[in-house]
Amino acid sequence: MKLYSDPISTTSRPVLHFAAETGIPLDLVHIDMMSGGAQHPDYLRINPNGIVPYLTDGDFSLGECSAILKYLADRVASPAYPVAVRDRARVNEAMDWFATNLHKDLCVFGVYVAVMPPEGLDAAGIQALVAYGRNRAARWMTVLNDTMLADRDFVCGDQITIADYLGATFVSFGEAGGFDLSPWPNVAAWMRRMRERPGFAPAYDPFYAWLAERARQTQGAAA
Ligand SMILES: N[C@@H](CCC(=O)N[C@@H](CS)C(=O)NCC(=O)O)C(=O)O
Repeated sequence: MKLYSDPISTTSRPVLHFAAETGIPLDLVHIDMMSGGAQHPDYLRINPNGIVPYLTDGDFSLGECSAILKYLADRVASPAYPVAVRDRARVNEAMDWFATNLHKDLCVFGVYVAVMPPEGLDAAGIQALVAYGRNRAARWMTVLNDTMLADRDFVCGDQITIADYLGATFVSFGEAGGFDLSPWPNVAAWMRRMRERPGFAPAYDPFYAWLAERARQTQGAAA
């Protein structure tokens, strides 16, 4: 199987993380987003959406990180994607919740708008959108803290599921964008558990190194 991805991409990291821990052999094809690799005609012929991650498995191809996680988990019969109907429904629910509610408010409004503001917005407009996203994200964090992680180690129970891999990428991205998790101790403890996992560093370290380099360059330019 071939995975087109970039560790700089928030949606690539959960797939890289899960694959690393599950031992799924993936032939990694690096699509360098920062140099426009996702929009290159060669890549657009493979995935017309021009986004990563993207998986090919023989003559089958699949986009969307949530769908890729499910496919990979099924491919190796991973217990991280339970087969019992209600257990699976719970994992699907958590994955949809992370990919829509939390991702939209925390990552899109709360971080992307701040670091890559849409054209035509003045400073007050940017600030208002970011505040809107972060206020709504705080509400989702309370649900994550008080309900989904209230009495368990992982979002769907005491065993890790693919919902945790997906959720951790969005929460860690929010943190990297300055969203403080300290008001939500269960979320912070869950993130510590996720960071301690063996696949976390291989999947996430290139992103943190890229962020550090970006900060260094920004400081250098400002000096
Ligand atoms: N809904 C997609 C979103 C994928 C996506 O937006 N990926 C971004 C990086 S996080 C991308 O590839 N952007 C292409 C580019 O910046 O050229 C998923 O969940 O996989």
